[in-house]
Amino acid sequence: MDARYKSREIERRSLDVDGLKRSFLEWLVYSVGKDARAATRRDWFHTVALAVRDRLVDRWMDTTRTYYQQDAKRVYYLSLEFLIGRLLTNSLANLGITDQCRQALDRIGLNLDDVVEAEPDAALGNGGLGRLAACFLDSMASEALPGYGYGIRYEFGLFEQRFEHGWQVEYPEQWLQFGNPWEFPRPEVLYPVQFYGRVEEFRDSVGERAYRWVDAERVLAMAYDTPVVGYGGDTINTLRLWSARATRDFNFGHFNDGAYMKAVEQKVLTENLSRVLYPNDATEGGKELRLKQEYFFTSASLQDILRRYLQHHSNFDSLPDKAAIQLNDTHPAIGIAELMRLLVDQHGVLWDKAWDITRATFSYTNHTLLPEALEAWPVRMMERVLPRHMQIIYEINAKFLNRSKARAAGDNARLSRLSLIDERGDRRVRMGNLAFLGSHKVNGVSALHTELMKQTVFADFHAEFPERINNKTNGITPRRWLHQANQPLAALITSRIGNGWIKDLGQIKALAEKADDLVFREEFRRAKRKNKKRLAAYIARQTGVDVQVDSLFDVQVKRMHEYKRQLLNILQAIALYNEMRDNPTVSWVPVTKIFAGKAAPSYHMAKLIIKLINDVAKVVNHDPSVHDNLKIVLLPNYNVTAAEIIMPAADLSEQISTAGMEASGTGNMKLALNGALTIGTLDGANVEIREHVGDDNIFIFGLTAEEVNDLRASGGFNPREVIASNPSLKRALDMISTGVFSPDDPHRYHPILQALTDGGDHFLVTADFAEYCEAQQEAMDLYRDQEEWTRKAILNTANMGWFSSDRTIMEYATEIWDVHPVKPEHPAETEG
Ligand code: CJB
Repeated sequence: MDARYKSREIERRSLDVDGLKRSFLEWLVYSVGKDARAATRRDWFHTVALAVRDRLVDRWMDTTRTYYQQDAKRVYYLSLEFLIGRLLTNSLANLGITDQCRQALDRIGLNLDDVVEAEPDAALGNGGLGRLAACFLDSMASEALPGYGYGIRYEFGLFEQRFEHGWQVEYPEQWLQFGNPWEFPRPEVLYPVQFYGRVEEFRDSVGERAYRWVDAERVLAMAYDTPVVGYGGDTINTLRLWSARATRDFNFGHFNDGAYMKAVEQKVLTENLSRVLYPNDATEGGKELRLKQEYFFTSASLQDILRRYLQHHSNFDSLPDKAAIQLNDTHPAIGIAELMRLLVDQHGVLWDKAWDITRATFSYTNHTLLPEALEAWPVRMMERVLPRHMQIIYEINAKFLNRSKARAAGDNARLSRLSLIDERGDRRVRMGNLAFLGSHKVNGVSALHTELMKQTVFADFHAEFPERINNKTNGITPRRWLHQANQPLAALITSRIGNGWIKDLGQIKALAEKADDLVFREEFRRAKRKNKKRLAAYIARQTGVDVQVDSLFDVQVKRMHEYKRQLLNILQAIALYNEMRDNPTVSWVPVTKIFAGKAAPSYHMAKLIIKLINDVAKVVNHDPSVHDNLKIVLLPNYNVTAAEIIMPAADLSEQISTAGMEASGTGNMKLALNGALTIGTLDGANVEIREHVGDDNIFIFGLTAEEVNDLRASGGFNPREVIASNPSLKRALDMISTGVFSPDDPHRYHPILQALTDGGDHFLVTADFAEYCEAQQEAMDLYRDQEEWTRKAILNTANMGWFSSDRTIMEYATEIWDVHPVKPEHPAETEG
């Protein structure tokens, strides 16, 4: 081999400062095509990303090859969303070369932190569900599990949120505008995906009735692969995202007719399939394009999974021993009908056998009980878009209903609830029922949510299949959410207990005994203060508001949703504001209320709540009579990168959903791990957080899920009475209704007031208000005693080990997937 080439080969792998520096300079010129004097920050980001990417490719290939050679059982995580965020810091940290990279850049006169800022967020998700998928990718790679993510390579990720006159305005998020250095396009990995057309019946070679899907429109799915670096860099898995491409023959037809422009138009329309992420969180859109997106990525993924399987096998008998497919919510649930179609129609497998294989291969995670989020596609749309799948669904349904216990008992009401088809009104396919029936395991995402699944949406299915529902409480990756995002605290922890916690978060428990150590508490506070300073600077940059670093940072960051009750929080802020103005001589604990979160563009109530927070903030922040004791900020464009700044800096974590409505929450875990105390209802994973951190170290208030249920069922709840009997609530609402916060439009908030009164206050904001205010008071009182507060904060961090997504993923691996760790073989490194 040419000596220069050979030396470059070695260079590509070198992890020391000199090697990195030489790579950077070479990449800048030969790949980015810039001279060091002309290079922008973005050029340097691309340079560094490409050089870092070099250092993981060998191990990535080793990982893939090892899985292939061992014919290991793989798990395929099918998700319409992967909310990844930035990858540079993550790759550096997981490869263990952050310091070397920092020094190498330093020698070129650059700062790593600046370079990192040039990376756009990969915002291919809405919120919790998408971020969970990203944490799971990290954990699968870190646990050496052969795991693949499959999804869509949206050209436009989640919209960028800006505030104009306090209102949310959405702008397109063009994350791919300047190219994506992390992805490898695979133009040769292409699968056809069909839509529309009709089904033809025919007799197969042995005279059996068979079906084929004809006259359909065809789109191609093209793969883009992104390496997923596990902690330590040993295992590097793959995230494969599909992009829509028009087929060539499709275009040529028009071209020959001379209708060139029409052909091009068609091509653009076809490729719209992977253009944009639907911005609805926990509400189904019901739009045909969404159904097509779901089928598009699911079909391509299944074809890819079968191709990989067939490299080692000649029939499908052992598919369930080699592939576990996890459905992240019902979005990919059409995959159940698609696998049946591929097995029966394309590979000639008999129906019953195909059904056994399908059920043994799939499992399904439910992420919400909200009725508006349960996908149900109109039968008429499904018949048109996916005619063969509709037939298959009917067939699955008929066979199931025929055999069900409900039928045996003659219970028709139950039978119709079990049906895959909702026959009320315009007929719909219930995707949750399909996912349940086609899976061997169905899980909820917190203990409470799983119980409620058994009692509510899936009560009938649970009676039919009592073994199927199981719980897998969510988790978060400690790499991104503590090691990378909170360096001051991570360094402090490592200085005391070593760095084993990064990989095995249970070890963090050893900090508990340090809670009584005065010196440690001082250092813990110092780390928190550093993070708060960073957040204060960020707030000033983003909103122009100056906040006191030593005030209580009270944080509610999550999607804007009525059930999450940002409204409860802002009402309490108004009440506190009034108290401060009424009692100017009291020495108040200074409070900074920090909100962030996007609303779905069509969710008017959530957008109105955003405007209310901004309006209240404007009045409060400019009122000299509260002496800076209260500040309210709503940070724009909440995303993973913003979360990385906010989570480490929080003192108080707001987890105040109406009990029974938040399936789990994961922000609650990030905040507690970073030493925030939770103020929350007994909802989702808050229940388990309380069990772990201890009742004394969390502020729990409000109705329980059971009480909420009873109150709603009794029909006796009267919000007007509650308001009338609570002067501080009444005053806050009166201020809103008389235009104190909206003098330009005093009636602006009528819909909110209406919902809280005549509307019956479905989310029970008024019902929980008094107890919430008491819990807030308790938090403020405790905050005066900084030693005691810090002690509890340390106990929160120390007791959050169980909430690592490594624990969650290993539970999935052993209890659902039967997938085992596989250590990659690295021949290149042992060859010498
Ligand atoms: N969730 O983010 C979403 N989108 C949905 O459409 C449905 C649920 C959230 O999933 C998270 C991960 O399981 C949960 O922690 C959260 O409670 C839930 O709202």
